[in-house]
Amino acid sequence: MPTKAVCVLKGDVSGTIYFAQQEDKGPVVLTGEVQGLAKGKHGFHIHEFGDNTNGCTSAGAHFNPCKVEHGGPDATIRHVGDLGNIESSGGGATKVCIQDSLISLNGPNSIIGRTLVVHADPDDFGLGGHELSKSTGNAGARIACGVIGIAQV
Ligand SMILES: [Cu+2]
Ligand SMILES: [Zn+2]
Repeated sequence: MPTKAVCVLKGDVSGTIYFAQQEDKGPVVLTGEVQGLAKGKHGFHIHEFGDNTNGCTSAGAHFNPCKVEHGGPDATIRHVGDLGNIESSGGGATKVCIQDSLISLNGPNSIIGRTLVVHADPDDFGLGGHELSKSTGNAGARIACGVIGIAQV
């Protein structure tokens, strides 16, 4: 059972995100940095497929094994892949530190082999009233992505 995973983000911005989980259960802790983000909030999701053959587009929709509506990370109803936003203060590196209890590194909610995506715009957590709010949070373009793999350590 993997307890550590890693994702190298590439695109208009770049970064490295590490994932750690105790043994085979409990929350997953994400740590790392993203370089080059514009000031503000940027949607941050796990998308279904680890397929980047056509760039971030081929990663598909949000990882959603329970077939429910999109939501914020703390919402009762959300996609498993809905990790919310990361916020940049503009210029330099944006530190990422997220703890999430729905994603896992094994089992039905495993994110290994799927794609982490950073978006151009804020995720509205399904509440923005846009036609895309309930499916994507209307977070706009996919500005960087990377496949999540089992880490060495
Ligand atoms: Cu996304
Ligand atoms: Zn979603």
